[in-house]
Amino acid sequence: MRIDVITLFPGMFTGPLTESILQRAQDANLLEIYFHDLKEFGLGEYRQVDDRPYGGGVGMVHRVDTVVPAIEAVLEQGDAKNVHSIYLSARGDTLTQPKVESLAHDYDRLLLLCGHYEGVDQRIMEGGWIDEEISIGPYVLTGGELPAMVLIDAVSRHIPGVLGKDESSHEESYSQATDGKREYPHYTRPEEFRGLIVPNVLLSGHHAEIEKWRKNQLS
Ligand code: 4FV
Repeated sequence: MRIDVITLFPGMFTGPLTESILQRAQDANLLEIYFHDLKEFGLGEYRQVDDRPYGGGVGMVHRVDTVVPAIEAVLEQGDAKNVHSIYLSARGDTLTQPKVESLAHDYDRLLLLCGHYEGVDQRIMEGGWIDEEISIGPYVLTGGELPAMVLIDAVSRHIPGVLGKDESSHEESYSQATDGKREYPHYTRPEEFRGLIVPNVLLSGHHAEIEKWRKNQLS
């Protein structure tokens, strides 16, 4: 999968996307991530990317005539077949596991737009340059970068080959296997820790009983 990120702060992504599973996925070319600095599409000597909101009010808004050229420039790079463009915003539909799984399975390429300030000019959605707005939760952040990292992490887990054999995305919280419920609790050695013991059924080796216990633990 190819993911393009349009942001004013490409540096924010170093770290979360350059360690562990996500770095391994990029090394294995299962995942390609490209960052595009919105400042490069700024207007004038000061590369202006935002302006005061029409109708007044506090804060600034991303200008449509900086974001659209950025989106078009990104779509000119690489194979633009089957790209899905997402604006991470507090106004978006909240991200869910089924949405994560469909983004991973239905598209070869994602374009993520990260906003700051009060957000972006609505004509970017009205003009069809963005396919959908997604929120990671009902709270307001300083920018769309952290939500973009959350989405990239969640989606990448469903790219075939990204999770090793002992890292399964099969039986986990909110997945089909758990009927969208939270998964059962996990235990490992030691069997007893400061008086806290592992549920006996899990030590029984009785797989049917363990299966039944785990089903009852779904919440
Ligand atoms: C957000 C969220 C979010 C709103 C104004 C960035 C901020 C600023 N994005 N899920 N919650 N975005 O709060 O995705 O532009």
